[in-house]
This record gives sequence, structure tokens and C-alpha cells, in this order.
Amino acid sequence: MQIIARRGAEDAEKTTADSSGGWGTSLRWWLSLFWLIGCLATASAAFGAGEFSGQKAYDWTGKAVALGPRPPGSPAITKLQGMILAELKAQGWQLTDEAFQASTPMGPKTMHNLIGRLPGKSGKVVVFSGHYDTKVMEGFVGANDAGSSTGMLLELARVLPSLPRRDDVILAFFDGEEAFRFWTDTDSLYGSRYQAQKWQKDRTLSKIKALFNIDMVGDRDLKIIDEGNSTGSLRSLVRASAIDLGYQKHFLVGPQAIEDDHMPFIRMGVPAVDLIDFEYGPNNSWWHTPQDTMDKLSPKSFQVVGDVLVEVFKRLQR
Ligand code: 1BN
Ligand code: ZN
Repeated sequence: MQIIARRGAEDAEKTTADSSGGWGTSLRWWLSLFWLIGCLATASAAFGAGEFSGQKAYDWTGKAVALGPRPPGSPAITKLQGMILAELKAQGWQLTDEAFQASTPMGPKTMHNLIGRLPGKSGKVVVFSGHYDTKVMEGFVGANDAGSSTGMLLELARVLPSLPRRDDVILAFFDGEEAFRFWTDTDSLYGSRYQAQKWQKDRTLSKIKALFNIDMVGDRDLKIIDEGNSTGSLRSLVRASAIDLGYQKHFLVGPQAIEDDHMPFIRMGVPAVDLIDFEYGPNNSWWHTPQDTMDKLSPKSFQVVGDVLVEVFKRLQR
């Protein structure tokens, strides 16, 4: 883009310095302008503003995974936080780094929910959320869990600003989703539990018309469950959008209930849905194991989930 701008400026300079004047000069000036507009239009189409790229989401996931294990408070998650905040800023989001102290079986831990916001006019809010921490486990790099949610949200950060909207949009990167020991009500969902309380206090919660939580969505054999704790109307919206896009084979029929980062919001009466593939490898055997690596994922799966999320967002903005 810089090269295009410089070339345009050089042409304009040459045109001004042209001593012949008259129609020739004017014509060259207009041609330069059309050439510049053409270049900008081509560059914007190639970049695909407004179109979700599964490849870009996959590439972000690879960058997160390359940092290694990313449990709360680790040097790797600190680097990832820097990457997330830098990208959200570059894409024009208003940022909040919500730092909080969590009491865990491994002692007190400082965690960070990273929140991006785009203003709308309706007074309502649509939230896209997911966790970016990985489970404390030797050799666990978490490509699907939670590299894929991190990559999806980072690609949504690029796409959402250019879509028409009435509502505020929030991107929420939750820390501390994973249990430190065994999954219980107090050892799990640290980030989403904190955020639900915070948004209850500052009255954001009552403005949320839909929260879409994303988890483990990169599996190359993508099968998103019909999560049974999720709000019925949003489950229907997701399914209808998936069917209309021709993606129904990736969306299982028949409810299966899972506790995930949508639960603190569901419990407080917020409409929320969890998009999760919980059949990762034969009998889910890659879940929470060192086998959760990039080779098990596919850009196509990111594309499917990204397209569905963009479609549900468009439907909610009509
Ligand atoms: C999802 C990814 N979860 C943890 N990592 C939530 C979960 C907890 C799913 C227990 C199933 C059982
Ligand atoms: Zn997990």
C-alpha cells in the first residue's frame, strides 16, 4: 500500500512540473487518479475486508501455538497477550485489559481478560468470546484448545469492523478457562466468571442480546455439537445459518451439554451459545493431550465456523 501511495505522489509531482500544461497535463492527472483508485480497489478486494479467511485464522493459531504452552501467568501467555492487544489496536478496537486475581488450587494467580469493543448505536451488545489460556500440562501446546479460539477471535477482529452494525460488538479473550486440577465450579472458568460479574456490576450484562462462545473449532474433522445448555433461539440461529451456507454436515443434531465459558452468562440469564467440537480424534482422544497439535487442524474448519459467525452477526444486525 505504501508503494502505491508513493507512486501516485511521484506521478502527481511530475504532472505539476510538466511545463506543457493544457489537456495533456489534465488527462495525465486524471489517468493517475483512476489508476490509484483502481489499485486501492484491487488491494482492498484481495485483502477481503468483510470476508472471513479460514487461512488467516489458522495462521494466527499457528503463531499462538509456536509460543509453546500458555497457562495463566506464564511467559508465553504474556507474549500472546501482547500479540492480541497489538492486533486489536491495529484493527481499531477500543481495548481493555481486565487484570484480576484468581484463587486457584495452585495459589493466587493474576489473570487477564482482553476485551475489544466497537461502538454501535442501538444500546445493545453482541459478544464473541473464547479462551486463550492452555491447560497446565507437560508438553501441551493446545492447537485446538485454545489455539483455535484465539485464532478465530483474531481473524474476527479484522473482519467485524467493516461489517454494517447497529449494536456494540465485543470481542472477549478469556483467561483461565481450564481447571488447574479437576474441573469443579470453583476450579474452572476463572475469566468468564470474573467477566460476567464485572458486566453485571457495570450494567453491560443486560444489554447483551447474544454471546457466541467459541472453543475447539479447528479440528480437521469438524463436528460442532448442539450444546444443550445454550439458549434455544441462538442454537436455532446458528443451525439455520449453517444450513443456508451449505455447512450442515459439520453441525451435529441432538443436544449434548458441556460446561464452557458461556455458562456464567447463561446462569445470569444472558442469551448465549457455545460452538464447540467435542469429538477431537478417535473417541476424543486428542483432547487435553500432547497430540493436540497443528497437524490435526484445517483452515477449512476455521472457514466454516467463521462464515457461520459472520452470517449470524449479519442476521442480528438486520
Ligand atoms: C473445553 C475445552 N473445556 C475444557 N477445555 C470445557 C469442558 C470441561 C468440556 C469438561 C468438557 C468437559
Ligand atoms: Zn481444555
